Amino acid sequence: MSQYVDDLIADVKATNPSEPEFHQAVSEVAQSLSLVLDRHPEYRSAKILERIIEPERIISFRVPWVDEQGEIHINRGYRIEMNSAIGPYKGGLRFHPSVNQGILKFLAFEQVFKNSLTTLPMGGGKGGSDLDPKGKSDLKIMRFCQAFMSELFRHIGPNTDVPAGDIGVGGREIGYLFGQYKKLRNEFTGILTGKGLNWGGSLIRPEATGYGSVYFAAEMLQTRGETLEGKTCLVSGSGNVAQYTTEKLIQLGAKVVTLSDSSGYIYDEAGIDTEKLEFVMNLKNVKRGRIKEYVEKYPDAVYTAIDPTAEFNPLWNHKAECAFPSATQNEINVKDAQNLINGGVYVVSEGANMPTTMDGIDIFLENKILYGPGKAANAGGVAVSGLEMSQNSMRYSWSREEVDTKLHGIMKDIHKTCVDTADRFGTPGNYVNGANIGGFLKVADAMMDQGVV
Ligand code: NDP
Ligand code: 2IT
Repeated sequence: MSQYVDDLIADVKATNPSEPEFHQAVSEVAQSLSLVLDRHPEYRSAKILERIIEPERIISFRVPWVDEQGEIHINRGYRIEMNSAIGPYKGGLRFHPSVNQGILKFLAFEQVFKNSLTTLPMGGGKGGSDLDPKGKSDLKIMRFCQAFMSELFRHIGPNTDVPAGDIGVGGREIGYLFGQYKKLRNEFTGILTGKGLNWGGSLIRPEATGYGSVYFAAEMLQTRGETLEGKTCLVSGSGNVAQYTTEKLIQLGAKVVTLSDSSGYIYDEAGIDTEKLEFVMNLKNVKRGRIKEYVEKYPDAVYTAIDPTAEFNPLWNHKAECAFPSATQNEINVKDAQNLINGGVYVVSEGANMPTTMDGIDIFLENKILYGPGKAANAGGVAVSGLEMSQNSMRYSWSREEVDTKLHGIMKDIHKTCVDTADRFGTPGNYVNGANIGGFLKVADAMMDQGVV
């Protein structure tokens, strides 16, 4: 690694204390970019990378709200407007007790490169709150969303910043947020994506991240003349991304044997079929229950509690060919990565954002497996968000087939960009370098064109 990159990372750590996930995301990208910065001194003298790692704007605000018992709650809300060189800020909102400024800065930073890879005109942003939505009534969630939007509305707009869902923010939350925005502004506009189908949402948006991650895995396998048919797959999470990853894998003839939530995971050796997946979707999206209940319905499956402080996660310690981490950041550590390799996994497609630690990534790269990093593999979600924005601007809706075809084409293009870029910079097969450099170049060139702003 060059001295320049070493110094830059040291400076990021010194000036952004207590933000380990942000340091991690920047370090990974900066290491890839050292290849570009050596060849392109003009980016270095224009301080492009130094500018990209500094958010254009951080909004942090109080979210006071009153529950149905009259009790007052105070949460913290954020929106990180990271980079607008190639389009309005775009990225999800996360509601989870672990949310803080550092987590959202890592997510917003990743989003800049991911959105650039989609080929659509979207800058990068991310936001959310430390609210814990677990076990809260619909009324509590509605009151919270209304309070959150009562501040956020003044900072966003269809040509400024367009939020969407992420962990803890799905169709229900987007509905409440949209309703409050419309009331405050007296405007019906494409201000959020992931909207309901009869009020401006796009077909395939709920499916897009999971389907996209599977399309990306299929592209990676095709480079070795293989398909997903008959492959055994480990999927983590049981939310939006995990559910539609599983659906597409079933459609393509693969066998999914695991799903999880933050309490534990299920292992179903026979495979999760369409009927079992329907049960999971109802359990998670309607009943808002726990994955443990799967084994009450399907007693041949095994439930194991996950201890987050344990040395490794047993979910990643089963025999399989493919892994689709689709829960959260750093869910695969170095030991998990080694267990995956030992268990026969040679395809990893990241539905979650930054699910693998830096030393875990090194294991994947050393073993030359097909490793698709999140900013490439999970870009299908934001890509269809971009298509939702286009449809809103045209006041028109494309059919399911049209959107799915566009999504599939975008995932193929992202895969090609990764492969071609990795080749061009002398690291064939390295999708990490391919995604980081491929995403960077378009943003960097736009910033060069637009001057020091
Ligand atoms: P959901 O809220 O729908 O589901 C999240 C799932 O991950 C749940 O099963 C949840 O379990 C589990 N999970 C969350 N936090 C943790 C944790 N700390 N440890 C273990 N498990 C956890 O979110 P999504 O499916 O939308 O998001 C999953 C991942 O995909 C995230 O990394 C997100 O950033 C990423 N992503 C999402 C996109 C989208 O379009 N939604 C697009 C691109 C990436 P529990 O219920 O117990 O909390
Ligand atoms: O991480 C992500 O790409 C998302 N949560 C989706 C963002 C979006 O704007 O659809």
